[in-house]
Amino acid sequence: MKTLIKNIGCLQTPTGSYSHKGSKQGVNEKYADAAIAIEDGIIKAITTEGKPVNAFGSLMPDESEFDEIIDAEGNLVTPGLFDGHTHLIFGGYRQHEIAMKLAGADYLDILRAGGGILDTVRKTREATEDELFEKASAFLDEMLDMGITSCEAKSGYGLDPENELKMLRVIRRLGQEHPMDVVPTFMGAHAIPPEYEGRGDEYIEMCCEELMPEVKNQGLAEFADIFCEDSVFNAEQSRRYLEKAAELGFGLKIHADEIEAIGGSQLAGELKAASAEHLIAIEEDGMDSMAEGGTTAMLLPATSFYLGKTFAPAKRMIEKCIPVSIASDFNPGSCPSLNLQFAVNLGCLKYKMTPEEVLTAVTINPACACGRGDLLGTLEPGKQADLVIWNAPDFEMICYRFGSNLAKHVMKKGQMVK
Ligand code: IZC
Ligand code: ZN
Repeated sequence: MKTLIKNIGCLQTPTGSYSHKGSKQGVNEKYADAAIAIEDGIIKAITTEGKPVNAFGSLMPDESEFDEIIDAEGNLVTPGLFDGHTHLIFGGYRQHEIAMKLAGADYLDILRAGGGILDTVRKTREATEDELFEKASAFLDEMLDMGITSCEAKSGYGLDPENELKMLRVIRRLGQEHPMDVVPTFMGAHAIPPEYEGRGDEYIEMCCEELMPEVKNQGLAEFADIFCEDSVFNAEQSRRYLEKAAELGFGLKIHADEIEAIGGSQLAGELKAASAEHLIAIEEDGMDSMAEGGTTAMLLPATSFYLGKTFAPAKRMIEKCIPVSIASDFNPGSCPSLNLQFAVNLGCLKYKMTPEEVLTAVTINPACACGRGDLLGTLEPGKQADLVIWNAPDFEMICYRFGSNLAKHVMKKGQMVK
């Protein structure tokens, strides 16, 4: 199957298969009057004004050689967006927490009172595998419609072997049956389950000795993640868990410095974690450690918005040569929105990142932090044809118009899905 996308007013993309940091974070190619030739889901050639975009690119074949021709009508085309941090699988919702929030309770107050994550754990344990699959599959449909063509998804609402494995099987099945690429992360250490109340060390021990090896045996996850936070897991427990994960061959992720800086970002850098998540409260030494370890900052601005917190110091991280990614953090507690376009707006308006830095943060950087940089995250010959034709002439428009879905057409693996 050969497809030509022609009449692209502006094709904007980062290039390469590695994480972009420092000044490179803000470098995108912009090709005017561009066309993309695709064969069997892979980009074969890109031209601008009729010429190949690099010395290795081949010339565009004649239009008659294509099975399908798509007219981009002068609009902007970018790589499909990559949401590098979601808690996609969950039972129920937590809209009743709005009343508690309005009465002054904050996120950790609700969790300490046995609600929050633990409320979602109860509902996720009650749900069948099919119910969880159907619900998450509808979320993935919604994401594709918004131009998100790949995502990461975490377990972490089972918190016992039976239910964690159930969640991970749902994630695997989504990856197999849905067009979206879904990267699976084991997050058994998301909270201390009620059966282990007051016994966090024993729960971590069970995760390390029983659950994580079983996840590995069944090949159900590529990454392991832990919530390193005041009143949840401390830095010592996080070290135990992540060192075991590294020994078993998982890539490492850590929810760090979301509310309190208790050593998570330092640990991330020291263990050369693929990414550290949130980082709202990060301090200079945490940033130094991450820069040293090559750890990506997976920033979640819609969570700052929803929790009424400050915004992570993204520009300082770019200055310090930490690769920055922006993700949704879609989850029923601290960010009930999967709208990565809104996170793009916040990246620009609240983090003060340039549109080019933001595009890098929602494409190649999360692709690399999720182990997919070779195939995804840029538009270049040899990469998978995952792209968005926007209802916009340039990416500045996407950073500026908030609240509307500006994805006009979405292509996944060479197939138009919108
Ligand atoms: O369900 O509250 N922060 N984990 C860490 C979450 C938010 C998800 C939740
Ligand atoms: Zn999260």
